[in-house]
Amino acid sequence: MKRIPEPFRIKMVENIHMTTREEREVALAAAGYNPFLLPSRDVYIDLLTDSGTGAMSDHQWAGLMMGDEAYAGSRNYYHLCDQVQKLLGYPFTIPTHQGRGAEQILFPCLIAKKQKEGGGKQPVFISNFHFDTTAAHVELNGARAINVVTPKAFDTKTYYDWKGDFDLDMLQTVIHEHGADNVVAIVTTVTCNSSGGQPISMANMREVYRIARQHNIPVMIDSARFCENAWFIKQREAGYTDKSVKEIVLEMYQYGDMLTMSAKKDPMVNIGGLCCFRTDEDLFNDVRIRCVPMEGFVTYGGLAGRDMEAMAIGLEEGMNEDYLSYRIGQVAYLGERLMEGGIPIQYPTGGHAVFVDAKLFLPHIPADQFPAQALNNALYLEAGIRSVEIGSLLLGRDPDTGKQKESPLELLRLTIPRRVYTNDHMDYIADALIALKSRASTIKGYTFTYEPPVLRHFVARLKPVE
Ligand code: PM9
Repeated sequence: MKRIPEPFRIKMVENIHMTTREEREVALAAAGYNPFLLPSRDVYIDLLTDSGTGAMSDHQWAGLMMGDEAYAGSRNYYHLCDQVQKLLGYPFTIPTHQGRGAEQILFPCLIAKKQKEGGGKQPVFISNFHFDTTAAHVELNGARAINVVTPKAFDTKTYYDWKGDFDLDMLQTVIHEHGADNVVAIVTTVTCNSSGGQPISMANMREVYRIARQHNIPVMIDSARFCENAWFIKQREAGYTDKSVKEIVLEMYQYGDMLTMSAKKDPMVNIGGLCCFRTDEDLFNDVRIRCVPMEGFVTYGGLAGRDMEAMAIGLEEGMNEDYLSYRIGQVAYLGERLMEGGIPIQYPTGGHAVFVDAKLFLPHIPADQFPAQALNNALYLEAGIRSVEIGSLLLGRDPDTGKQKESPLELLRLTIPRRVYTNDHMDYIADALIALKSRASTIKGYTFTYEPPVLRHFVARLKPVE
């Protein structure tokens, strides 16, 4: 891929400051060895997430000034609906405060619809990989979340273009095992965050949709990183090189019936989400009704008018091809530096992050002592860099048996905020991890001092294993 430099100039900066190792040791202990609980002032480079952490453009900031803060019928809502129709092809739009806001109003309605049709007695959702809040909303509504991503995703060392693809045989098997009547929805996550921000091919999306149609199962596209997915399709899939990202996005959304979106990612807003429908106006109306008590009136869904305006603009900016080339090139640059330094990563790098294979980096730490969390803490102590564990700690326990779910991967996600850090920062991150490698065998695992019942990684407290 030809890399282009930043297609923007920097107009405003936010100062960050380095702490001493002693200060970081005190801060991390006070945070219960869980970087989620660190105040951001104690962090030098923050790679916890790409969610809501991007830098908005001058156009988006100007859009904020055009906020129409009417309770009902804000002009920014209509602009947002027009943009969704134009860019994604869906005529029915509900704004929400973020992605999980969309999940919380949609999932109960989807289950109720299935049950009204006579199914859904033992409801399941099937996805290439449910994101953690998505799985949590499935489980909070009494359903099961089943992942059927290609097993190639779990072989981090071997290159494969489409580590976000569904394993289509596994998909069919799970539908037959549970009965199509019990499958409330298939969730196509673009890109597949949990396998490494890895793309799903258009061919796979098309086939998933065909299988779903065959069984009368609706498809929901979990859309947080739809632009990055489209960029990979343009780079890698036969027949798409000469298509624009905009054309590719429009086709992607033909292989879904509805979408949820955390707009805090590709559309680069600090807050915002969407829940939209392609044809099912009845379902749209049911979800709208639920939106009112949960998120806010149907024309603002928990957002200020100004936030909807920034989102309407960001939806289109996120598809800019010069920007996407720079964006995905920056993530690839960090990946290349790490690989040159002998750090095991999910290969190839994905759209929004580099995922370090902590199982390979720290083979002496067993899964129940959370190797990726151990690496996360070591990297913070080394260089003030905060990242995030995507492994056993995040995956949690089986809601039926209470047993730790078996995580196929133990990953440390170095998540790159959009338009925020430079490649000098990438070099600093790579140097810090490479320095840690020589001392890897001295890094210790962790155990709980407090384990929350759901989404435990957010507020868990830990201590090092002696
Ligand atoms: N993703 C992430 O860091 C933010 C929360 S965890 C620090 O990756 C997908 C694929 C996501 C996602 C959030 C959500 C939920 C849904 N689907 O955070 O509620 O990656 O806007 O979106 C995070 P919200």
